[in-house]
Amino acid sequence: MRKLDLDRRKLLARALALGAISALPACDYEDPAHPDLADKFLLAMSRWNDRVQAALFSRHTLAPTFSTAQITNPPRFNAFYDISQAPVVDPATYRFGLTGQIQEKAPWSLDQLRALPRTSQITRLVCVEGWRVIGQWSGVPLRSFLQRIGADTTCRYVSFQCADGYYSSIDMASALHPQTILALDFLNAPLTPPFGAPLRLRIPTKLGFKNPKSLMSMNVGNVYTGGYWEDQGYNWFSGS
Ligand SMILES: Nc1nc2c(c(=O)[nH]1)N[C@H]1C(S)=C(S)[C@@H](COP(=O)(O)O)O[C@H]1N2
Ligand SMILES: [Mo]
Repeated sequence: MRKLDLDRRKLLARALALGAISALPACDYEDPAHPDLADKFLLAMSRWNDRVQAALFSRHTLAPTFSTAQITNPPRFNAFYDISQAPVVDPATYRFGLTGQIQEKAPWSLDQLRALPRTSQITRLVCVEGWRVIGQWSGVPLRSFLQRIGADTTCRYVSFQCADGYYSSIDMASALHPQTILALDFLNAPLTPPFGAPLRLRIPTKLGFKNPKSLMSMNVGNVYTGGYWEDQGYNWFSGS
């Protein structure tokens, strides 16, 4: 067999493995503390998939944008619990905490965040459950916020912790992408509690679960911190 054929075969095997892991339902995933060989194999493939997606990712490639008429109204809620359980954060006492490789770590109030230059986007949020919505979010570009606080943008990860215990993390290139924002508003009004009040990450180049809501703090660093769904087998990079 020629070497090229062998490489093609390997690629095919990998593509099949990637298909397999993307089809894993979160609830059927086994105890992550005791992965069997197949799980280890799939996890290794998913890590390989992260690297391929990171290599293909370009800060110049924008996620599609839409017109006002295409906005999904009412929006669709999703979380790992029912909408009635969504956390309610007091906007008056709210502080967005900062940790890790950041020069200015003072926490931010909502008034301070709202005083920063903002951008707006009409983009699509795609959930792995098989639905998508189009919404209008506005807020502070994460890129300019990271620069403002003196974050070390040579670090690998930006991680987020939420009021409901949810957490997620993204690669620095995605954090610096022009469409990645710390969203404050939906349809030009402050975010409401079930949809991420008072502050959420809106990153249209990634799947819905990489858009943590009700952010309490952010860390910049080189230690992989995973995420709520990521730790249960969902692919970490999850570009959309
Ligand atoms: N804090 C928090 N953020 C979260 C989640 C969650 O359970 N808690 N679910 C994620 C998932 S799976 C999706 S699809 C989107 C849904 O966002 P929406 O409710 O605005 O549609 O939020 C993401 N961010
Ligand atoms: Mo989701």
